[in-house]
Amino acid sequence: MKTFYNHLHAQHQGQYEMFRGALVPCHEVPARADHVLAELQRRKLGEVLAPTAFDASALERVHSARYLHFLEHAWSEWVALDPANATRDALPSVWPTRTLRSDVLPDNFAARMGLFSYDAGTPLTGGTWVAARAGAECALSAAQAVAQGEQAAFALSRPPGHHAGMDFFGGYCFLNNAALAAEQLRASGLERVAVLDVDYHHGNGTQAIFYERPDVFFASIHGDPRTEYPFFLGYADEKGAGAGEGSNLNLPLPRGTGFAEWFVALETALADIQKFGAQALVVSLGVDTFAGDPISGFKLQSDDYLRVGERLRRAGLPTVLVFEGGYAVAEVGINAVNVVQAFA
Ligand code: SP5
Ligand code: ZN
Repeated sequence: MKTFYNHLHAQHQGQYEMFRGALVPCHEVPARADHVLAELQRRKLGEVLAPTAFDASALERVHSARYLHFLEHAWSEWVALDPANATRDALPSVWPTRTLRSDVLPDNFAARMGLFSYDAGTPLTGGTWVAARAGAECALSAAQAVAQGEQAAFALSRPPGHHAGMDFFGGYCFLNNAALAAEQLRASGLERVAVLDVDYHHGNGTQAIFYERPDVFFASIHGDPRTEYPFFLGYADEKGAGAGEGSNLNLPLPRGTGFAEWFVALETALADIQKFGAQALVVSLGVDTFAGDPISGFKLQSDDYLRVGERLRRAGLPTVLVFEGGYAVAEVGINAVNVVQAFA
């Protein structure tokens, strides 16, 4: 299988995220993608390619122009506030929650950081835009390869994407790579596309982007949001709205869930994707379902990811695999590449 690798991913290197009132070291680190690349090369699993360039219109299928403009210029605005900011990450600290207005674009930079985000765990850094844009191009390139006849392609990138919405960042995500891949498949003529999100955390950004869409089915298997991030979306009663009624499936599972129960949910999701009549599949491939993950609560073992890859292959659909979470850094390469190898 072809891999589109984001050679600029390390440009995005956050130092800290807010946790229980303190700034703690980031979990989403460059070494994650380095380990996946090293494992791919160790097992000689197909070509590793640089992404091709796409223009802004490909990004604007998913994200608003004003959000993209903000991301592109945020770092220079941050440093302009104070030259000392050049060595610090930018984090939001004020948000337009209920009763406050989000229709006005404030001049103040901190206000705009809050308008375009939803948590304080996602540092914006000097290379964030460059890395996220190249990562989006990996997802778009993988989708294009599949649209042109490859059975599958792997977008190996960070920062991840599935928490990012049309006009907000959060959950370590800035541009929604899986949503961009799905839209690219749609634009290349496929009428019905499914996104299957197997990251430990609910893909709230992807769900929101496609919630009223009848042509893109979203299914997610994740930690129950009553106790797990992102808390405010991902419940079983969210089934889509308007023309998209019935095209959203959430399968929340309790903390502590092991592979047997998890795999039952995978079968359920794939059955619904089949029923929907998907012509292609985008997988948000987070491996933070691993038992050793430091911020998650499922109990999958490394060998289980081979079963996941085999089962995805058996779905028989042209498939784009998009790398998402997975924070057990030493094992993230083995786990992600187990899925890729079993698929390929
Ligand atoms: C893409 C993805 O997997 N995003 C996950 C974002 C989770 N953000 C909140 C995590 C908070 C966990 N903090 C635990 C610190 C323990 N040292
Ligand atoms: Zn995750």
